[in-house]
Amino acid sequence: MNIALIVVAVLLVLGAGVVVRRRRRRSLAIASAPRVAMPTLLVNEITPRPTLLDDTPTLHQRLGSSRGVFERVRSLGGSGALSDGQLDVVEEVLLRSDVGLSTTTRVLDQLRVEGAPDGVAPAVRRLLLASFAGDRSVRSAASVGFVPVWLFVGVNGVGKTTTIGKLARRQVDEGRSVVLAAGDTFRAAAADQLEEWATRTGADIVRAAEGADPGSVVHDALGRAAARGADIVLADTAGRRSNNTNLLDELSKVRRVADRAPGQVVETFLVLDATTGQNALSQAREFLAAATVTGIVLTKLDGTARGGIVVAIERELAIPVKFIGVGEGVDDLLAFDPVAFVDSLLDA
Ligand SMILES: Nc1nc2c(ncn2[C@@H]2O[C@H](COP(=O)(O)OP(=O)(O)OP(=O)(O)O)[C@@H](O)[C@H]2O)c(=O)[nH]1
Ligand SMILES: [Mg+2]
Repeated sequence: MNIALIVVAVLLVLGAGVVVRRRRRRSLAIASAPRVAMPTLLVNEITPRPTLLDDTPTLHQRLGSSRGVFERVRSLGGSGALSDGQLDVVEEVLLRSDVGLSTTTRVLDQLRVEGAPDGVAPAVRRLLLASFAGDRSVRSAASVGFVPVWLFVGVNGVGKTTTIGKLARRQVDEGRSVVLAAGDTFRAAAADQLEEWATRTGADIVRAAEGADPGSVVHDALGRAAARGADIVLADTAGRRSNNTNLLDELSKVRRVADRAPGQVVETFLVLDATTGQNALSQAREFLAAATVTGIVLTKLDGTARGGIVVAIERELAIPVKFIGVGEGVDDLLAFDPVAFVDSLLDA
């Protein structure tokens, strides 16, 4: 009996020793394992944590090229009467930024008479601001029982479809249901492009085959919007036609359809490309003669030094600029604010 107990005790002691040695060996093995370098791929894949700073470009940054042109005016010192040299600088800068001859002449005449009591840049700022007087409100409601329509017109490439996408996003974000009408049937890719915006923004879309009658697309979109109780229809149009058809005649037809029950056109936006400078003005005159334009969308202000064209458009066409495009992204559209705009050119 005793012998058996002793044998069991010895075996237990030996067993415990083995376990302890094994544990030690394992912990030693862990401690002494060579450190493996972090694979570079993993390290590079770590996305930076969002910072608390908002890095959305400011209007000053977005209008950097136009602001650059005004640098010479901003750096003119002194106050009171302007020297001939200073007046020359103001004239050159205003013309280079495409403010236009008539506004430039008016600003110079007033500077000669009034001088610049608080400095040259503040005086130019005040005189430019006096060019903006239009009503910039945007109508998004129609009469009771009608579906409001925003119609977008302009020559090809100015940014109609992109602007529709950006505005659709705004409307959807405000909780409104949007139907896009792919009224540019000149090429199939136009409807594809609009469909991408519909998908991206959560808007509904009505489209037809290439070459279909744009009026019937708009008509169908209105039917869909009325049946579904949608809040607004944004109608795209072609910027060009084949040679034997007249773009402006076709636009008038589309407009008539869009303005017939259940539709009511509450805004017709003429989209103009700021990078074309004074050419945008002559384009605009043609459209204004054919369509009842209620507001201008001036795109691509981010990519031009000719930002002064906004002033020329408002003064010479007497149509308010309601939105400006400052980039290709969905959020790169701003309601036009003359004070913020002029400040971004002339603020110190
Ligand atoms: N930088 C910049 N690019 C813009 C802006 N708005 C539009 N674009 C670009 O301009 C190009 C033409 O835009 P679209 O929206 O296709 O122009 P469109 O008037 O519909 O042209 P068509 O369908 O050919 O009549 C695209 O590459 C857009 O991304 C803007 O505000 N800034
Ligand atoms: Mg288009």
